[in-house]
Amino acid sequence: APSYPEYTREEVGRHRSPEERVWVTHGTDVFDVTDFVELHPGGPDKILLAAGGALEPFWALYAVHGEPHVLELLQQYKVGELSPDEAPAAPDAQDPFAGDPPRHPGLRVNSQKPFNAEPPAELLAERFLTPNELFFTRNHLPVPAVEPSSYRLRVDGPGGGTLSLSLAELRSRFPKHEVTATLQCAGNRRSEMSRVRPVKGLPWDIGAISTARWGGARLRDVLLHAGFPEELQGEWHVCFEGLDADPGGAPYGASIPYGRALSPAADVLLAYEMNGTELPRDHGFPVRVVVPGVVGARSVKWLRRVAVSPDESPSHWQQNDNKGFSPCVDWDTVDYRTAPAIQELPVQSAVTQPRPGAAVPPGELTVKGYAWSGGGREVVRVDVSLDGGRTWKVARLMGDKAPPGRAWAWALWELTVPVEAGTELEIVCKAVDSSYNVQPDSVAPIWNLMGMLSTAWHRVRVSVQD
Ligand code: HEM
Ligand SMILES: Nc1nc2c(c(=O)[nH]1)N[C@H]1C(S)=C(S)[C@@H](COP(=O)(O)O)O[C@H]1N2
Ligand SMILES: [Mo]
Repeated sequence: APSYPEYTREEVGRHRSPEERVWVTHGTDVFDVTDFVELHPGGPDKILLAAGGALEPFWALYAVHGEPHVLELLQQYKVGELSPDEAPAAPDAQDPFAGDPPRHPGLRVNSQKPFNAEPPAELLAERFLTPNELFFTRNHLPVPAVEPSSYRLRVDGPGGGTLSLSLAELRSRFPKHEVTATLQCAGNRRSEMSRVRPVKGLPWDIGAISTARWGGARLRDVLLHAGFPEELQGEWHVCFEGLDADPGGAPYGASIPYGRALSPAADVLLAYEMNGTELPRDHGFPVRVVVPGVVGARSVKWLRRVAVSPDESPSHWQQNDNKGFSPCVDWDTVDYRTAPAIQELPVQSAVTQPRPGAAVPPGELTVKGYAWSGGGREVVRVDVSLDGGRTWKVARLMGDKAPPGRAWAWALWELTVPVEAGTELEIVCKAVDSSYNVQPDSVAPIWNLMGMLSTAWHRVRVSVQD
């Protein structure tokens, strides 16, 4: 058998364009597929999305690659093997992010340290569940390194006592509950808002949203076990703290109302599984909160502590972030206390395919996208226009039917329409949820200084080739 040179993932990751060669991995094998890029039946652009990294998360989106002839074809391009597990990065006093996990180079990175990235928009709606490796990542701080055997979740009980749960206890003492839920960051689509006027925050495109099947203990079961009642009189909040802390020692934190935490219909989880595997480090290993229907910021990762309080979490991210303001509020006048913290998100949708500026072939065009609403409100319709909103068609909705009021996951949609050679199209989509909430038609009236809640009709201009 031929023996192959060994490469690290980082070396493979440097080969991402035909000029630098295009390398990919499958299992532990390394392939130089530069010469195949132009021959790919699915098109060169698609292969380049996976360039420098693993094929598996991308192939999970397109079942054709499961056929044996595809692996056979790939085999002829083999140039090496991955070095047996690379030593984990040594802690580095100079760089608090040195211990962050490896990531797929195909993600669209908005900031490297802390790591913030979204899946390529054109793949976002290809499959109902987002592969873990492509799920958007929103980190404020370095990723904590947690030794699972010494992990403890602290739950402050009602009488001043505390409950301390190991990962094994969380798994064994409480029934495992599974929920398919979409997480969306309040900053999703912020870059469209900053085109109207600059805003503060990461320049997310349409990909700060993803969907997974989460498995874990119900938060409700853990709180009842700790001695809390089904209901509390007055205003109470369940506060979460992460193991990630800023240089001053303040942990990432957020809270949700007590009623949501205790409601069996709200499906709030202390999740230890994501799409059937343990949580990846970027998504909160070993335990995170998942609050379906609520802004992603409340789904605290690397959960270390749960406490019940008459006040919302004192965290910066609860108090001074993830809030909406009027377009008239600027950095000189903003008073965070005047705005409630975002919890349930408004209805949202976006076109994932085609992408802005694309030149599409004449004939039939398939437009694809996602739609989702907060609070478990189901998406009941998506309207699509090809002429900037003058005329509309109704898209076909795909997705699992959820119980009433518990539509936690997005709907994917598509519409196939004839398009004429040489024309310009302005594709627009807008969704309607089960409360008949609709999206605003333009960005300017909902502009806000932090670029939150950017839910205007999504517009994509493309041209049809001659
Ligand atoms: C070197 C890596 C790859 C190889 C060897 C490969 C190979 C192939 C082959 C042989 C087909 C035709 C399958 C058939 O019709 O029997 C195909 C189709 C396709 N591939 Fe790939 N592929 C690669 C990477 C990718 C990646 C990374 C993506 C997505 C990001 C992708 C997306 C597609 C799509 C969309 C099709 C067309 C599927 C259809 O017509 O239904 N491929 N690929
Ligand atoms: N501990 C901790 N939890 C966190 C964050 C964080 O930085 N630290 N980011 C929050 C934000 S703003 C979002 S949108 C979601 C993103 O989850 P994901 O990275 O798994 O997509 O996690 C939330 N939970
Ligand atoms: Mo977020």
